[in-house]
Amino acid sequence: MASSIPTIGYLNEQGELAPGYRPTISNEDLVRGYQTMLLTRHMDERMITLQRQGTISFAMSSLGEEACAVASAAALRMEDWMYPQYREAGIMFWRGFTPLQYIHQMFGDKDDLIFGRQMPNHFGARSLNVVTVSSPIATKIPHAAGCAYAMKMLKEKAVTICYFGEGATSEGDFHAGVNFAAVRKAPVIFFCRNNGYAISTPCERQFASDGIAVKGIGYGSSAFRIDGNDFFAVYDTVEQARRTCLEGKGPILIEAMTYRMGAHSTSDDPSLYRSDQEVEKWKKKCPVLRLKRYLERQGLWDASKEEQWLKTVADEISSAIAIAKETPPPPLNYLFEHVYFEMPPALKEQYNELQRFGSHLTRFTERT
Ligand SMILES: Cc1ncc(C[n+]2csc(CCOP(=O)(O)OP(=O)(O)O)c2C)c(N)n1
Ligand SMILES: [Mg+2]
Repeated sequence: MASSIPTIGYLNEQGELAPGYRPTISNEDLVRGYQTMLLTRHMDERMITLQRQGTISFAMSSLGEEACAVASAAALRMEDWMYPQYREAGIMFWRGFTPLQYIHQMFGDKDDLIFGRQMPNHFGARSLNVVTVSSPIATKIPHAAGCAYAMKMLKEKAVTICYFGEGATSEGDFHAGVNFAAVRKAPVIFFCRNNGYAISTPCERQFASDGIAVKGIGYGSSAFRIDGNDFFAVYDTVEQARRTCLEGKGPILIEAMTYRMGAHSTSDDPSLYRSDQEVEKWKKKCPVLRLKRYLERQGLWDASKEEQWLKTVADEISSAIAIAKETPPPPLNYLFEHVYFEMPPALKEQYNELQRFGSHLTRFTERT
């Protein structure tokens, strides 16, 4: 159907800015943003390889969508709360999560901040104001709206951002969350990555509306559609959205147009439901390549810096993998702890039962 909402964009595929556009982000942050996108991409590749080798159980990548996470994180402040889906590894690295912390989470070992209680790619860190990813899609949208409303009541000078895919907008939680936030004018940015697919379901088989932005408008939220592969468009729109939220005029829904270049996860084979030509077309819009071309034109980046950075990243990931391989799993009793203040009787019974098999199960966990 014809699109009525325009797509905001400033950077073309050759890395040139639209005439008259002046970047608002500093050169320093731009270079750091580019480095963070490269780190994310390289990390994803390595984790998929580890899954294929049978070392970890599962992996998901943000290939082709790196600018959505990294540029939005760059536009926010540490005091802003984040509710990621699972393609937002870039926000973690931008906020200072180390490759080693990330890899401990992918392994679910004893040094994983959440002790292996979540699937791989379900990261989070209290110290970074990032709420842990959870698998059920869209459940974080009402939580984020509530978090933002609480911030408003407490008069905090901060906002909440909630990331999700276009598939998540088919869940009731999306509608409840956006409606609540709009009614309460909660300072929340709903950041929707419209990457064309919800696993194998393409957009046209999921909704008949003009994309996602109109769904926000329908609930009385402001909404923008942007080129999600344009670092400048993502940065500027989120930065502006933050200011609008702090003026009490939130929420804002951002529909970032992008494309899931890789498989949904290591359990998926996209060649079964989409063409190579479609993927080729999107390759030209790569957010990493576009920013690299811009930086090179500005003299901020070159081949030797690229080589050096890739080596730094590769070395750091390799040594983190080596450490994670030597790290034991979390203690077995953690299966039962840290959830209830006092263990309920039924759980206690299971716990006691497990103790009888404890040594056997620990060996099993170590092997896998
Ligand atoms: C409530 C719920 N239903 C179904 C699933 C299975 N599932 C996992 S990811 C996914 C697709 C989500 O698509 P989208 O929101 O567009 O995000 P993307 O993977 O494209 O980034 C589905 C259906 C789930 N995790 N939770
Ligand atoms: Mg999607």
